[in-house]
Amino acid sequence: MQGDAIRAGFSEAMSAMYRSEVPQYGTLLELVAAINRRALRQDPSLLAAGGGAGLGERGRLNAERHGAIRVGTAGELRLLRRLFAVMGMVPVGYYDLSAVGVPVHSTAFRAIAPGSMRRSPFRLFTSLLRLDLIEDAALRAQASAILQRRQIVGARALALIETFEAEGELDAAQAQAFIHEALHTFRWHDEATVDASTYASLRAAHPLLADVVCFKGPHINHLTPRVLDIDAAQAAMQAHGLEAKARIEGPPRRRCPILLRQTSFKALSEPVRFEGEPGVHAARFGEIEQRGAALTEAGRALYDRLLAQELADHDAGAFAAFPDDHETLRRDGLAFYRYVPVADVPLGAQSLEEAIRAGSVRAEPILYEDFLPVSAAGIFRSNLAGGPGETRPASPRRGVLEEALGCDVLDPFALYEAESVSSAAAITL
Ligand code: OOG
Ligand code: NI
Repeated sequence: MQGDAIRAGFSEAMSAMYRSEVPQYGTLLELVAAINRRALRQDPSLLAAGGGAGLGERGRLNAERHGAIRVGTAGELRLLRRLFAVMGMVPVGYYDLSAVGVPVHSTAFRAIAPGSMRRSPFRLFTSLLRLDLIEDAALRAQASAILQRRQIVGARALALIETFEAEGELDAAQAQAFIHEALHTFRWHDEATVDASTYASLRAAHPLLADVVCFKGPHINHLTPRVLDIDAAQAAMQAHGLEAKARIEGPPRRRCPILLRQTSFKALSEPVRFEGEPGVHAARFGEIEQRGAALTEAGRALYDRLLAQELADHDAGAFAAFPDDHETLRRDGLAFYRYVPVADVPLGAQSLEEAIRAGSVRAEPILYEDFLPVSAAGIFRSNLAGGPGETRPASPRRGVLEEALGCDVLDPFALYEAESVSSAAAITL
């Protein structure tokens, strides 16, 4: 079975599991489906053009989601890289959360082959704990000793990963078994692996430290459906009694959506047991997102500058300086586009631009498939009740994450650029 099909099956199974474990997620899915139906009724072109997605994207909308997990050691991350490879997912992007006082660095596992995001757009935001950012040396040693004792991937899942590595694929029965077994890794465990006082001391150092260290595995902490109108979704969340974050992360509402806008509801306090003793732990929450066009490095630099300005000056108008029509975004090299032939190119057309002007080639924005570190920090923070909100000097350690993975993380800009360039090259003038 192909990676795309395994990924689609896994994403469905993960969604069903999370829905049964966290009923609020089911509410969120219903709300998002209703808003998407309404948005498409009002503006059927939303997914065809200008909505940040190209043709044929409508089919993926209802299946679209990302999840997030956090692991404790390099060995765990390496194992997960092998597990996700079975589903055709590789690490893309490096996200440094150290600057906002969250002791992790992250990447996102996703598909990169042409057309494969369309077949299954499932992604996983994956964070690795950075014990080097925990000041107390005794606590660091204790945390790492606890982590050494657990095995997050079961023996049968591991055997199937090895089969995949040896054979290059799994047959249908093996793929089904793999989906079933792999799912166990991301389950919720209401039995902690430590006593209440160990949990309390880890939590006092950082809530995230307790979440990563004290349980049997990297429970999925949220699954995020994609919505076409996040402002409507935010209001609907509040109307349904879901405690939505006050602020939508990312750029403001625009005519031409760019990058990613996200909002979430707070993590639930759930009953757990610490060596038999009852307690609570908050980790799982809900999130929704709206996606728009992928920006070039120049576009992203402008976005980052305006975002900093907005945050520093509380100036909601800062983003007015970001062009909001596709013609300008493309001409100024701020966003990525793919080129689609729609009619015969007129005889004598000398360039792609001429063909576009003649209406025989259409430029479609390429959808942003990745994440934003500032938004991720906002999401982390709003879910770490009592977690420090301070900022620190950034201390990215990309090499450390890559060493743990056993491979480089891919550069998202290069992936969008390649898609744009190859679509242009396929047009015969
Ligand atoms: C991940 C938070 C970041 C996003 O969508 O940016 C994230 C986490 O809480 O583990 O999911
Ligand atoms: Ni998320």
